[in-house]
Amino acid sequence: MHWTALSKQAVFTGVIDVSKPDVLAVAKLHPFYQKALESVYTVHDRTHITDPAAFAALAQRIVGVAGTGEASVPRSLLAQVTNAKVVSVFGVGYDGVDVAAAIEHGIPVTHTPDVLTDDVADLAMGLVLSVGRTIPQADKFVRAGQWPSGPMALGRKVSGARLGIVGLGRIGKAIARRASGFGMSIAYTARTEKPDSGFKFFTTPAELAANVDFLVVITPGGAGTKHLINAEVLKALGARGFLINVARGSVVDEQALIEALQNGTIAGAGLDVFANEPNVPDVLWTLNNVVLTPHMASATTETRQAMADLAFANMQAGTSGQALRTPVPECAALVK
Ligand code: NAP
Ligand code: 8YV
Repeated sequence: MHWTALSKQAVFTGVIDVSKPDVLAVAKLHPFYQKALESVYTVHDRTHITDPAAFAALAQRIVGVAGTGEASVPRSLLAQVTNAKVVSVFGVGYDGVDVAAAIEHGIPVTHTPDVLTDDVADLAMGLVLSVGRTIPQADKFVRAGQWPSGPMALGRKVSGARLGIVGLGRIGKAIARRASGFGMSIAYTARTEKPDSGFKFFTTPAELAANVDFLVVITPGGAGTKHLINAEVLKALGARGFLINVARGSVVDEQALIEALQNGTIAGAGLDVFANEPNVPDVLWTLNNVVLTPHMASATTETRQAMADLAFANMQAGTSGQALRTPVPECAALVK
């Protein structure tokens, strides 16, 4: 809380500190990022949603927009923040940001690549092991006192199995490195072939799915990948195949996936991301062949701190006219 002198009167300004530049948080920020921002800026937490009238009066003072990988930064908002110098996303994915509109308004967008790659790849492998070896189900089995009355059903061997990666980018390659340690054979699909990877390339997710035991999805979200994993791909993955999604919920046709899990079209799934987060369809809660995590692939103390440091550095650079640390590729030309 702050007090400030305005004319001769002392005026209580609540959490607003008039001496600091204003930034808008478009989503609930991680405390590491929020705290760093508050050391320099007055952070307006989702005012554009909670109080549009107050925001209209404030919009022209906003110098930066802070978001998360899932946050929405639409064209209409970008048009309001006429003095914003940067949109700094805490996350590598930025499919919620209308980047074309940001470029039109001359507002560069930044994100946090690389610093989270290891954690996301670790969780992807954790889900591969969890679904294949039924680790969460085994934990429930022991806790429910079922061990004395019979063995659990057998799991699926992971070492030596065939892994398919949809999206061989930074994280996809890190997943491949880990899977190599498990003696898995690796194949992939992406927009473009990567001959240097040494892995087998398939031009479509369906062709890839037909040739693997575990299919891991790790592309960006957005219009370009919407429902890339559909009923046809799931059918190709087959009754002994597992789907892992650590990308975005939008990449998988969730209804088709639910049907495939219910009908035994595929063996199971490990899901970190969902179509309508944080809401997970009730039916998924009831299925025993699914492992569910709450969009937590980058959620370690170390990585969230590194993401906060990078997102904050981008915000500071953008609002002070310095070179941005990690602009998104589409904005590279804008910041040259
Ligand atoms: P990246 O290096 O840009 O890699 C993205 C890969 O996806 C590239 O190989 C790209 O192909 C491929 N791709 C893009 N569109 C495609 C399409 N239509 N069909 C097939 N492949 C396509 O990004 P990254 O750093 O690895 O991150 C990937 C994504 O992971 C993020 O955008 C985010 O959505 C997700 N993510 C999730 C979490 C989580 O908490 N669950 C955390 C971090 C990231 P080309 O190489 O041919 O361009
Ligand atoms: C984060 C992510 O959970 O980087 C991304 O794209 O989805 C995750 O790392 C998210 O950005 C924080 O809310």
